[in-house]
Amino acid sequence: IQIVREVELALTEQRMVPHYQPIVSCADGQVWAFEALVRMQRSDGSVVSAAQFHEAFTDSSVSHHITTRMLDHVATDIRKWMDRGLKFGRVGLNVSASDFMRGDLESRIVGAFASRGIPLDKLVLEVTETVFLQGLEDTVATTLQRLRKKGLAVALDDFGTGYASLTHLRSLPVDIIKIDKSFIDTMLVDESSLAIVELVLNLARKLNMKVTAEGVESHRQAMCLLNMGCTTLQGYLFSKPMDREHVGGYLSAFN
Ligand code: G
Ligand code: G
Ligand code: MN
Ligand code: NA
Repeated sequence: IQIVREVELALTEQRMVPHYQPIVSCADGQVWAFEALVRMQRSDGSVVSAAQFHEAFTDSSVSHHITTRMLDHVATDIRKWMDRGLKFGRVGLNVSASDFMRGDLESRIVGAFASRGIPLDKLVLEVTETVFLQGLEDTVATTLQRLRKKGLAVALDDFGTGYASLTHLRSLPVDIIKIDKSFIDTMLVDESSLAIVELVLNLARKLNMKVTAEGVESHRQAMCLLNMGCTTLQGYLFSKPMDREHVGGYLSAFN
């Protein structure tokens, strides 16, 4: 069975679920947010990560359906965690280009949160530069601008890997830059990676943006990033993405 068809089937059978990876604040060591990452559950109990079905995000109908399910899961989980008094911070939701094409992303997000009484400042929308490849700049900018006025934060994901990154920082309302894992992986052994990380941190400071370093796996990377003024860290050093049942336990062990 072809992977995109398998995802479609999993969607109708409610087998597409979020896993959550913590993002930790450098200032106080507290959990600043959890990024929601979609996973497909197979009937044999195994879990398939998004990297293995990335084709699904280029099919606009399947991608739209994934976002619908993830938005619903995320809003449900946030409501539950709020009711339990968990200090989870915010939740990051990944969206793709096709989510902006229909022109209803704002109302879908506002609807999912308002119906559960959740303020929009609990949500971080993670966008990659691929949302600009389709001539959607104006739609994307307008949608994000309107959502930001309601309290939502915008993160530019995989920063440094796309084309014309700097242009997008000027035209897009961005609160957080997420430095791609490939730079963090090599920053301690490759001087140009380190220089690029430092440059992004300085740029973000001038533009009043926060920076999340992705793929932090070692203490040395974390210390180096901390010393250069990075705002938040994400990676296996803190935790792999976990299923929703483990978030409460993670937070109590953390504090
Ligand atoms: O979790 P994993 O390493 O498999 O993620 C692979 C890629 O899939 C990541 O780049 C991530 O941005 C993307 N991704 C993960 N979850 C979602 C999601 O819910 N929606 C979208 N659009 N992309 C996602
Ligand atoms: O593109 P995006 O940034 O959304 O992708 C995030 C993905 O990267 C997550 O799904 C997660 O599986 C993976 N990831 C997060 N932290 C680490 C890490 O420390 N090491 C590795 N190898 N992968 C990571
Ligand atoms: Mn992401
Ligand atoms: Na990323």
